[in-house]
Parts: sequence; structure tokens; C-alpha cells
Amino acid sequence: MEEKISASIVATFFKKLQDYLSVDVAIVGAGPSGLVAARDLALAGKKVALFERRLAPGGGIWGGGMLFNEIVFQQEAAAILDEMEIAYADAGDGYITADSVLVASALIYRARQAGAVIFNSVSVEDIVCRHEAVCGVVVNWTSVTRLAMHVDPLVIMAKAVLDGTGHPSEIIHLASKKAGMSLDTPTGAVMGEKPMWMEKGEASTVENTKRLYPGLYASGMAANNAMGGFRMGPIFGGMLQSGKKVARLILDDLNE
Ligand code: 48F
Repeated sequence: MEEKISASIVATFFKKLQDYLSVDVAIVGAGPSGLVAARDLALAGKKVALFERRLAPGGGIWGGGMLFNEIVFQQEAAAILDEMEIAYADAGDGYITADSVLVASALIYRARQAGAVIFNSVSVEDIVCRHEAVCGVVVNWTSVTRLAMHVDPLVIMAKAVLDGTGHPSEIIHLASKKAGMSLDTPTGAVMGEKPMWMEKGEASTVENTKRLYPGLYASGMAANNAMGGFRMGPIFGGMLQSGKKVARLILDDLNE
């Protein structure tokens, strides 16, 4: 029995990895925007690999606000929650609340069920660029990077790469530093997020969701941070809308 269990895991995992060494879309970060994008792209028939540094995908959803595990959405986000059959409650004044554990687990399940494959405990540590376009990601086990082990990574090639890394905008930083990418900001560099202003931050998260460079897209807080948007805290409608928007942009480009 012992041999069978180990052999089954090794065989199925390596088949999965081999099948996803080359993908249509590599998503970095399984927060709300990355998970929503992953689902829509997979439903549209694209081959999607999602890389998440932590053991548990879900990003900033789980902890609600200050570990109170409820999160808030604008009423406009209800349609997206309905589409995914996620239960919520009316909080009045145009807002709704939902259990953060339910939302995190549902977004993960919906993305995976749609066909996106999630590689958890994997960190993206670099990008691949050719002819002034991003065309892949460089990956390693998070444990390897955390322990600073001197171990070379592997590479996943992708037609499109999405930075969904949240506040650090890690892939955008790499593209600025290593590929000479200039952003549409006053300095051309990553601006960094402004202080908390929920209303503005929510709107700018969706506005700032865009293609930043050939092959490189940004969603959620990564997009907002790069372009100098305001912080918004435990309200998540903008994150879901950002995931939807970036999936549409990527699909338009890939189907061109
Ligand atoms: O931050 P995160 O939840 O992404 P998001 O979609 O949503 C932001 C909200 O959660 C919240 C908010 C603003 O106040 O409303 O912050 O923008 O999730 C980002 C995920 O990316 C992973 C990280 O572990 C997290 O789960 N991540 C970050 N860098 C890497 C990464 C990397 N280099 N490789 C793999 N995963």
C-alpha cells in the first residue's frame, strides 16, 4: 500500500507539472483578483497555471478585517458572487457582507473546477523576456527561496503573465528592473500605494487593471500599487471586478 500511495502522488503530480510547463496564461498570486481571472480564462478554454507562494491560496481574503472573518463588497459585486453561488448578506446602504472563509474557499474551488491548475507553495522569482515581451515565469519552491538554498529554479513559458501578487507588485518590479519596462506614471517607475481611501482605492484598482507591457498584465492591488492608487482594506468588490476585467483584456489579446 505504501508504495502505491507514493507512486500515485508522484505520477499524477509530475504529469500535471509536465502538462503545464507551457501555458496560455501564468498567473502569479492566488488572491481574489488572480482567482477570478483564472476562472474566467479557464472557462474561456485557456490553459491557465496559477502560482501561489503560500500553502493556502486565497491571499488577503481569509483574515477579513483585523482577523474578524467577514468581508464587505459593494452591492454591484453581488452579480459576481451570484455567478459563483457564494452566499452573502445585505448590510444596508449599498453594501453586502460575506464570510471570508466561504469566499476564499469558493474562489479557489471555482478557479480549479473551471480548469485552472494551482501550484501552491511555489514562488515566482523571475520572468522570461524575449523581444521586449514577457513570455514566462521562473519558479521555485517557496521553501527553497525562504531558506535561501542555492538551488536553480525551473521555467514555465506563457503567452501572457498576470501580476496578481497584491501589495508588493513583484512581477511589475521585476519587469521594471530587468526588462526596462516604463509605466504610464509620472516617473515611469512603480509609484507605490497611497494611504487608505476606500472609495478611491476601489475605483482605481479597476481603472489600473491593464496590460503594462507586451505579455504582462496587472490586477488587484498589484495594479493599484504600481500606478499609485489608494489603499482600501477589507472591501473586495474592486478585486473581483479587476479579475473579471483582466481576464477580458487577456482574452482579447490572445484571441486577436
Ligand atoms: O494580496 P492578494 O490577496 O491579491 P489581490 O487579488 O487582493 C488584494 C486583497 O486581498 C487585499 C485588499 C487590499 O487591501 O483588498 O489586500 O490584489 O494576494 C496576492 C497573493 O500573491 C501571492 C501572495 O502569497 C498572495 O497569496 N504572491 C505574492 N508574490 C508572489 C506570490 C510570488 N512572487 N510568487 C507566488 N505568489
